[in-house]
Amino acid sequence: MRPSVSALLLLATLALPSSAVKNEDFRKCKDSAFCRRGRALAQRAKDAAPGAWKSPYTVIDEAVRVLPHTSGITAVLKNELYPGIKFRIEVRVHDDGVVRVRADEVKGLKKRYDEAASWALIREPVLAPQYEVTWVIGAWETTGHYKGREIRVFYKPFRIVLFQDGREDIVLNGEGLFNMEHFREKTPPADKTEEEAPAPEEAADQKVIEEPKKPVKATAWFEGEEEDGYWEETFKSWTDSKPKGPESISMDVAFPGHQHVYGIPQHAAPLSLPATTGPDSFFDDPYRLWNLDVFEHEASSTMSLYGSIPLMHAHSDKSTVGIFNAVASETWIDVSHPKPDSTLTHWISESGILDVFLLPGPTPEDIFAQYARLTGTPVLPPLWSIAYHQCRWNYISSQDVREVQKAFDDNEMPVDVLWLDIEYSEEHKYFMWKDKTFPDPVEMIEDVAAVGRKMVAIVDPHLKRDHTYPAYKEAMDLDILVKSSNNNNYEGWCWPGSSAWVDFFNPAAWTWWQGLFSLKDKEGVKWRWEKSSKNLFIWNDMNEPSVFNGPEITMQKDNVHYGGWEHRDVHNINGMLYANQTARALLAREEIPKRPFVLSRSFFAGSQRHGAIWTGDNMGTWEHMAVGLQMALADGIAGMTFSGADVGGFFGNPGSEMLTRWYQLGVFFPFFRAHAHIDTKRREPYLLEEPYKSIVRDLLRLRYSLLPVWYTAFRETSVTGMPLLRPQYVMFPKDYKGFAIDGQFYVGSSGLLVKPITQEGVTETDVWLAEDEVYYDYFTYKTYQGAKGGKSVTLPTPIEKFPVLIRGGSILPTRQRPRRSSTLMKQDPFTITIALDSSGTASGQLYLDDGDSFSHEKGELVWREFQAAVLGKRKKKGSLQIMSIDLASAKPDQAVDGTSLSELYTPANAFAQSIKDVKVEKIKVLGLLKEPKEVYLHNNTHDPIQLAWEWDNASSLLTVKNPSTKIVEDWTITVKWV
Ligand code: NBV
Repeated sequence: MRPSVSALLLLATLALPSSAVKNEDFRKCKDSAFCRRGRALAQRAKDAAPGAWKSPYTVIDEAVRVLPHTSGITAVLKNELYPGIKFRIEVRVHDDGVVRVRADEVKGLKKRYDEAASWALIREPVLAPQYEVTWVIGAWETTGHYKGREIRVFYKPFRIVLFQDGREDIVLNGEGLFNMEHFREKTPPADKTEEEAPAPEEAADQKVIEEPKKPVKATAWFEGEEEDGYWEETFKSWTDSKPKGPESISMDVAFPGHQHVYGIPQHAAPLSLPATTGPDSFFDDPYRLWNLDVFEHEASSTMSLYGSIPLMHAHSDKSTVGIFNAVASETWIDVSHPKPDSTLTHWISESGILDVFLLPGPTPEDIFAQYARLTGTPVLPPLWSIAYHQCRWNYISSQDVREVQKAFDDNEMPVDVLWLDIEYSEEHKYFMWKDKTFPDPVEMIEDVAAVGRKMVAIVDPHLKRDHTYPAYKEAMDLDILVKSSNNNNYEGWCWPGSSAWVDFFNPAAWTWWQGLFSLKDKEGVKWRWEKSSKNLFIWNDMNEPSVFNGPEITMQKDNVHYGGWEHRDVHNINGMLYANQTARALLAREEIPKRPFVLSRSFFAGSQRHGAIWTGDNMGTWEHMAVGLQMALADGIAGMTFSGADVGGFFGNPGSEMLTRWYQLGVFFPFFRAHAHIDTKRREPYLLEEPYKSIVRDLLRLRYSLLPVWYTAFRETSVTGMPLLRPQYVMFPKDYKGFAIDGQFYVGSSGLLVKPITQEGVTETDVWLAEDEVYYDYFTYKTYQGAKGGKSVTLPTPIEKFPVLIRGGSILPTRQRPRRSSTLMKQDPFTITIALDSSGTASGQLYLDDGDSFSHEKGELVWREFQAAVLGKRKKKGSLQIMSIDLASAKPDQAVDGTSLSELYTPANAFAQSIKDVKVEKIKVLGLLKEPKEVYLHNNTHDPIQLAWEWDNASSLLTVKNPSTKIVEDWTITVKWV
């Protein structure tokens, strides 16, 4: 009997991977009135006759003024539809070429939120000096000329264009979609000014006069016929009272000639953001930025997730440019391609002033530096925090914790950090241990710390509304809780039941919060986390904030924060502030401060200054594994490079193959943590059966052996803002074939190229080599040759393998002795692997410091460069020279903020002294064509010494064993063929 069509359909549905996200709980653009209005405006523009649509915003030419420092101008903008309403705009040029555009309503009926930038920016940007910008104020436009660039402000209609090399690189309001809804009275007086306002004839003919169904406003061609959701809005059972009425801002930003845009995390989406409107749209809804806790989110969606960074890169083989929109309210971004090689974006935000930064690039490095100068570089974290973390919801008792630690040791698997989720706390009252299961928390932490490990415990932002809970009681007495629209303390529902939330926008909350974490009694501190330790660090979850009974699982937008600002204005900053204050609290714990570690789920522009994030509650599926990498890449583009996904997937029970592949990916996440939901089976790596267990053990060891490479990369990003995981377009900005690649990446400047396997049963995979260079397999030393214009090479990927290649020209410092934790590796010797490029040269760096204090800021560090070069012909004659030089002396460290180490650093600093006996135990050279005849060591202390070596013909690998060199010393090794 043949199965019926309906039975087949049913079967097909059952076979599909099921996603349990409740889409209906979360707004689409059509459910957010201001987004609807913004998109409808764009649609009217699109439907207008060619050339008929004109922005009603114009600059009043006689009001253009050069700012006193001449690096900026102010102007007055008006919307011709509302002649009485004026906006003050300011265009400022920064000393690094960034252009900031701000606009706010002049004498508006209410005030717009103007503090998003002050939370995001690390400091007030330095303006370009007077002599560098020449402003020419003309009749139709004002142009600022600076450093070969032009910033042009056109008056009628209002439009701003950044020109570079005679090319339009960024255009604001080129499509006429800019709209800053002015504050208005709820019931406008009968003689509304808008009735008198002139409408462009063409557009009015088109949209208004033709078939008027009902009386329409003269602004209808632009604003739409109805006041859609201006004064109140209901989503599901929640009504937003909107006390200030409409104040949204929409703006089109075009990147002519740039086909690819990246960034604006966090979305489960490809790195090169697919279009959301137009003929090639892949998604239907705009990318949304509104921090949310989305249960079982999809692996491909524009839905908002836990964090928001309104930074976008636009890229072509000619330039990389960017835009940073300092806005914290709900924001939607449409992406389209009006022409195949151009990108148009449309940003729609609910509230706040207009405060955007145009980043001129023109290289990816420039963009990272420009953004880092604005919002700060990523933190240099404690060394242990970049090793392996083992987490689970939950290790249920101190006994459990000890057993897990023992199992790692018994199975010879390294781990640095053991985590505690919410079940450590009594009734989810954070800072209070469940005495029954955690009777000896401090002893437990110290047991873990005995081999240099640390613990992390979760502290969520909701406080149980229980008067006997000191944290709640004190916060209430201090009046530092978030308020509802009726000005009472807000009450919502979370883990502990009825809960309240501390308002971290209130400075009074900061000192109080610090007090909770202090390790000793302190003046002014009534109650603190007594049973804590300096070895306990913090995980801030649920800080979007997540409110179980709130709209979209968060707070009501009309809740009120310090200063009277509505939650709608500040929502996306909330999580960052919370984690920031926790990091400060940890910093204040000890007299000689140690580097704090805080993992935050929610984030905003600037979060990179405070700690790590992870991508939230992913699923144990292949799709989620793949998108986890794309998300980590996007986080890195936006500064939040200390990021990773839950290894194994939070939900579900991954099989051994998937878990093994997940570890292969996790080993190359900057933040490497396995985690699992409370309903999942235990899946600590030692529980795997063979061969998976041994494969994962090797992977953990791989991470530990590469810690010097990672730490050097973290130090670089903390100085330059360059991401830890570098996608192809960042590495090879001219190689257009690589612009959409997001399944492979390079680790910092190390030269490691990695392609994790994120599909089941894959036995081989292609890797894109963008250059005519040799690449070496990290494990087997087999070589792969790229080609000019790029070339795809195929690598075998049985379960124990995935492509990890060393780019020719790189030198990698590693530590190959397996240990239980990173702290135990401090005196371990180094192996230096030299991968020669096609011309016989290579270089690489090593950065070391004590890994957990701030003494590196006083020059206590080791920063070396290894250089190798073949002199003469390496085939028959000549020699290879390998040198270790003191980079800290040779090249005083120039951070993006201009700080220098040159006056602080001495080669004999205390840290260098503490590792003065650490040896180089092996030097491996890849890429030689012939076995050498002699190998010599020269250093400053003795005559040349002849060294022993081994030659492996099959892989052309030269290994110099025990070369009698120290890692902190200068030395030269000469390899000779004659
Ligand atoms: O605290 C419990 C979990 C945590 O394990 C997870 O990592 C967070 O993302 N938390 C969310 C709350 C509940 C999730 C269903």
